[in-house]
Amino acid sequence: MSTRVPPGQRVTQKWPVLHYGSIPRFDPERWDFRIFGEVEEPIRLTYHEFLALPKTTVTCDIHCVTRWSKLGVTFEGVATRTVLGLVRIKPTARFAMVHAEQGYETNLPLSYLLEDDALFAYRADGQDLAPEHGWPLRLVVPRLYFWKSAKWVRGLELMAQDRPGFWERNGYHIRGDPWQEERYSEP
Ligand SMILES: Nc1nc2c(c(=O)[nH]1)N[C@H]1C(S)=C(S)[C@@H](COP(=O)(O)O)O[C@H]1N2
Ligand SMILES: [Mo]
Repeated sequence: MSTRVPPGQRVTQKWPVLHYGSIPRFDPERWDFRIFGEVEEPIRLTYHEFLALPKTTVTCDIHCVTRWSKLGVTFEGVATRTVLGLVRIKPTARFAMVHAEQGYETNLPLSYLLEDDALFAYRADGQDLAPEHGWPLRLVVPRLYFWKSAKWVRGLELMAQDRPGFWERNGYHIRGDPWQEERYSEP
């Protein structure tokens, strides 16, 4: 038994592409990143401001709820902790809704975004992220199934109470921990 691959997963060398809808166009002049909700002051960053934030590199495994895992992907970008360090989080904030292009959203406990392995990535394995994998920016949360890692991410909403995102409203688990096999919600 491998201790690296969560239960019910198969390792793939390829990197499958999975999303709902189409690949959005990217306009660097209009792109922004917002943090709002349970913060003292909401903020808005331009693309250039985001790129100027201190960088980090994380090598991690990714686990899709459709049962493929890809091991050892090296992402470069900005730690979610660094980005959240730009705001004063209200003590009431316990969850986050991740907002992406075209209304895609996914929810998770705020604590996962304060771990040091979560990042907003713009490069993977030494190359710019491909548009189909979320360029110019995607979230990567290695501790949760990959549907929580929103591609084409545009902002974070901090919340006092949890609320289901897109896949979570459509039968996926509210949390999605691969080690607990939290794939789908009970009917
Ligand atoms: N914006 C957006 N992000 C998304 C999705 C989506 O439909 N829209 N799908 C999620 C799902 S279900 C998975 S498995 C991963 C797939 O990422 P990949 O295509 O880079 O492998 O993206 C996640 N992020
Ligand atoms: Mo997925």
